[in-house]
Amino acid sequence: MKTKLLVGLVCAVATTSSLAVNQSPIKIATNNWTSQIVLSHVLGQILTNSGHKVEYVSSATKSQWFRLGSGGLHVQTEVWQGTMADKFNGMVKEGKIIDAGAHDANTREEWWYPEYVEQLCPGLPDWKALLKCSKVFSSDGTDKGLYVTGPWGKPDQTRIRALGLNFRVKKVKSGDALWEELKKANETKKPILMFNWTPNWVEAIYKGKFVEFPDWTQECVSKPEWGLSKDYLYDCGNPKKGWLKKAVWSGMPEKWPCAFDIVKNMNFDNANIAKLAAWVDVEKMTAEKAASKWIKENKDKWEGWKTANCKS
Ligand code: TMO
Repeated sequence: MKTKLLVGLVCAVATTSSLAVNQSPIKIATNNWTSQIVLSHVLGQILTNSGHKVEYVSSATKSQWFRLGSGGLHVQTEVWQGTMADKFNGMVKEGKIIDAGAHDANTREEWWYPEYVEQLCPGLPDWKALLKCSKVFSSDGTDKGLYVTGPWGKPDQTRIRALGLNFRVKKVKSGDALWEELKKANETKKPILMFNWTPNWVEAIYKGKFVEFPDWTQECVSKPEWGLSKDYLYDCGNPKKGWLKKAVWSGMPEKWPCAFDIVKNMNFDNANIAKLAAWVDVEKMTAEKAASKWIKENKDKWEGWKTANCKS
């Protein structure tokens, strides 16, 4: 009796597509800002639904590159041009990771301030206004302004030096820590200059603007002699219409062909990314819950991301 049941069970499993799928877990990197975490869970739930095993591995963006290159991590759902293009392009060129395509979303990552700051520093959002009013952003009684950013590795010190700004940089640990600083400043309308990006939930809650630095060009970040400073790189802003890409470990197409196709086809626009981030940061859903809600409401979309490689 028992044996028969077992045989039946094995046959049932054998007829589903999952048997063809390599069952070692696909390790999805989760970083320290909300939309990336939710998108990772959306992908994870789709991969699980198509017969894969999935693990979420928390990783800082800085340390993820080596792990993605060596197969310790397999997927990154959000690579942002403004903060990660150099590392990403280098590793793609070396063949260590694969460029799995861009989302439709256009991105921008830049110095930003809430709207009430503008009257305290006339001339904003033009960056030159900051040459005169660093003191407005001081937190220690000196003329030196404070710029608050996260752990995503922009060469802000170099930019400050290149543009002759009188600012120092404070790095906090995560997106959440950054929003805590914003909330505190906003309560008393204290001037704050901080890193922000779009798409993000913040734009729906806090009015504000990005600082307009000299336009980003490839020369600005590769030729010191380009631009205002003849000695330093980064005398420009970040790209205003940056890309948002997916990256995978170079061994992924062979090991999990269906999952690789799903990652390639996975595609989010600005509105959906901002919405998913808001579900978590404004409506206080967990990332898992926000992802499963999106999955339920967008079946048509993600079913289309599966390919012939996903059917046995
Ligand atoms: C990578 N980030 C969206 C935090 O700028």
